[in-house]
Amino acid sequence: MSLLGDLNHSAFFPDSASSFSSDSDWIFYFITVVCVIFFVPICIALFGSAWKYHKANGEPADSQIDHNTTIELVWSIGPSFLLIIMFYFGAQGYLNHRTVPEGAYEIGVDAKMWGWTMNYGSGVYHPELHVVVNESTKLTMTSQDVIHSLYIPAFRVKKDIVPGRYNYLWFKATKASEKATAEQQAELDRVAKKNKETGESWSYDDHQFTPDGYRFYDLYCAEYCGTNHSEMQTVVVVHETEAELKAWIKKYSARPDGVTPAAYGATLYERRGCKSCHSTDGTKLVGPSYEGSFGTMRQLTGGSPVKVDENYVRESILYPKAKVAAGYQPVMPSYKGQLSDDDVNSLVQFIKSLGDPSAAGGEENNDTGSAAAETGDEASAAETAAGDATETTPQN
Ligand code: HEC
Ligand SMILES: [Cu+2]
Repeated sequence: MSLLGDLNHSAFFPDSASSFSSDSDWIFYFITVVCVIFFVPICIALFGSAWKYHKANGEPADSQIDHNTTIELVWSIGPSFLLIIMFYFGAQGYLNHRTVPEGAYEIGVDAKMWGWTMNYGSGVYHPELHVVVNESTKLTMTSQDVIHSLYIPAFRVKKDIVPGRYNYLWFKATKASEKATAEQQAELDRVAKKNKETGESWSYDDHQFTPDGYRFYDLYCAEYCGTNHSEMQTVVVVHETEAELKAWIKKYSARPDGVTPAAYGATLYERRGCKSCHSTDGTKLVGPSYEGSFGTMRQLTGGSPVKVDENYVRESILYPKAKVAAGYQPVMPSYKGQLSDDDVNSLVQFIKSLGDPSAAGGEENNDTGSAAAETGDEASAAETAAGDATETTPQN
């Protein structure tokens, strides 16, 4: 631990909540203090000498002062010990960060412009990162587009996520998240219900709790990755026990009984990041708004118009580059293998529910859902074609 007492509540650092925190803070303080100890006397000597030995204008300068072996040895050898100490602790910390312990709990992380999706296995995805206290957790991270960087200040961990390869990071959280009291939870539930009606998303800042009633640590993207980089944030919840984490995961494992596909689609729209590119109120974001789109004709880049029906929506989710809406860049990531059949169907029903009521004519296609999944080859051929087509300027 530290010479400086309790670093957990210092003005310089966020919460200290992982097994890395105290080592990392200690070396940071050490380097800072050493720098100050050298900087201040050097400045005093510098300005003091300049003042003391200055000569009036026109007076000849003294001849060169010869070297002083004792002083030179002291100021070379002395500080090199300090540098060795810094290197030793720095290298030790680095190696600790890079060596993932055996048997760590594994969670997948998928980064894309501009959101996070954690993969808890068995088809459970969620934007929040949930882990267990005092247990090593390993994140296996991928990026779908550009370089992102996962940064959890309270855990003192940060790692770039480079597209086209896996990047790893591990930590052991040491402080479980506080739970909301029954009273607070009732209030959170009330807000969650209201948000559902108004279509607003959860404000972690306002509530300082997750909708499930956990306090959290912040998780940021620390690599400038485009327009909404500053909003590429999520939260980390630390559970008391693995059983509690498993119960939380189970809660999100599938569409709960009694929830309609369209309602569950609305949840997936929020949870799976569609929201960052598609609005439900007609606003044009990175992608087209869902409002009033279902049942209308969609102009494509380099192709004849198609009707926005179940098959088109399904294909757009699984093979987004097969048919690219005119006026948009082909930047939507594929959700193939990431959404179950029921998930895709729920999203289709959700988008349909927002569609143009007068033009809703897709009814007869209702159960052709899996047909689109078989058009894989066709889709990738079309993908190439679409890729070429975007080289030319899109209409509007
Ligand atoms: C990175 C931004 C981005 C994300 C995230 C994203 N999309 Fe898209 N989406 C787009 C863009 C851009 C287009 C238009 C270009 C195209 O057709 O590929 C599009 C097109 C679509 C279309 C066709 C819409 C139309 O009217 O032509 C559908 C349907 C769709 N997305 C559904 C989804 C769903 C469902 C999700 C979440 C599971 C999602 N998208 C996530 C960017 C995104
Ligand atoms: Cu990013």
